[in-house]
Amino acid sequence: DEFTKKHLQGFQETTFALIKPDGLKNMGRIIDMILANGFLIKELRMCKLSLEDAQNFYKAHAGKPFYEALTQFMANGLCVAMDLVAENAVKRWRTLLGPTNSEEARDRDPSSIRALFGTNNTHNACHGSDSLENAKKESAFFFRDRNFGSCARLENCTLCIIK
Ligand code: IDP
Repeated sequence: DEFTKKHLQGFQETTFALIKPDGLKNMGRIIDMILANGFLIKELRMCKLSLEDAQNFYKAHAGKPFYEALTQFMANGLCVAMDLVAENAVKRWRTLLGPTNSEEARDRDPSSIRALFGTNNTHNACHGSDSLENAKKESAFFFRDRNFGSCARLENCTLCIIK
């Protein structure tokens, strides 16, 4: 339809979102919030990060006191990787996430995803890219081995794997 076409034709911005292992049990509710807030899920895959993947993904934090716990946690269960499309997607997804620390989020933004589904400063349910540039890099990292066919019904559509 026109709505979907407009999204996929690049009039909108794409950000990268990740449901972290602690958020997996609330995946349904998180996805409901994503859709209710007007994002289109352009790509989605479940994945299990190796410790090396997790260290790579968070290499900007290497050497920080929480790096070891963070990377172990990220490699310790399934993640759900998504490309989200919307106007101002990067900023809007970060807003919907709320503050990094879930405890602080419950004070400052109780309806945010991290307030509702996270636990603390490390176990905070979801990740969101902080810039368009990082969104591109992070999406490429998670979808690097994708081999999806394009939808015959919609040009450039990668929503399904039907060839
Ligand atoms: P962000 O995820 O809100 O962008 P970053 O500062 O990029 O926050 O940190 C990446 C991740 O590292 C956070 O989502 C959280 O899981 C973890 N983290 C950040 N700061 C701390 C901290 O001070 N203690 C423990 N874990 C932290």
